[in-house]
Amino acid sequence: MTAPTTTRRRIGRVAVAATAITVIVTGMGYAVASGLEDPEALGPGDVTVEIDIEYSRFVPGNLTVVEGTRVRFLVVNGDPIHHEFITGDADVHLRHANGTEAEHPSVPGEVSVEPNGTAITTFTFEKPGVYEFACHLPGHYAYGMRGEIEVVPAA
Ligand SMILES: [Cu+2]
Repeated sequence: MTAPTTTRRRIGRVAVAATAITVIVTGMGYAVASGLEDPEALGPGDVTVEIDIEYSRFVPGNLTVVEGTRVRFLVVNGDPIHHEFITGDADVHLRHANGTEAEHPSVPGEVSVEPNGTAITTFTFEKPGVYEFACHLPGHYAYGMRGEIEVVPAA
C-alpha cells in the first residue's frame, strides 16, 4: 500500500490500517476492509483492528473510523494480568467505572481479556463523535489504560 506522507498525522493513521492488515498476514483469517476512501479513517463496512495491551496500555491508543463502521476488535493481552476492553458512549464508561462487573461475556464492545490471552468484541460506531475505549479494572483507567476512537461522518 502506498502511504500518504504529507503530514505527520496521516502517517499515524496509516499505521493503524497497517496494524489491521497484519492480522491477515499472520493467518488469523479475518476480513479487513481495503480500498479505504479516506486514508485517515477505517471503514466504512467491516474492519478488524488489533489492539495490543502492553504494560497496561492500549496500542494503538487512538484510531479513526467512518460512521457506520463495524469494528471487530482483536484484543491481544501481552500482560500477565487480567484486563478488559470496553468501548461505547459515556454512559457505558460511567456504568463500568462505578460498577463491579467482573466479566463481560456477550455485550458488543465489552470483553474481558485473560492474562496473556486474546479476546474479540465487535462494535458498530453508528454516529460521529469521540468514543472512549478503556479498561475499568481497579486503578487501570487512572494509570492510563484508555484511548479514543474518533468517528467521522461518511463522505
Ligand atoms: Cu486493565
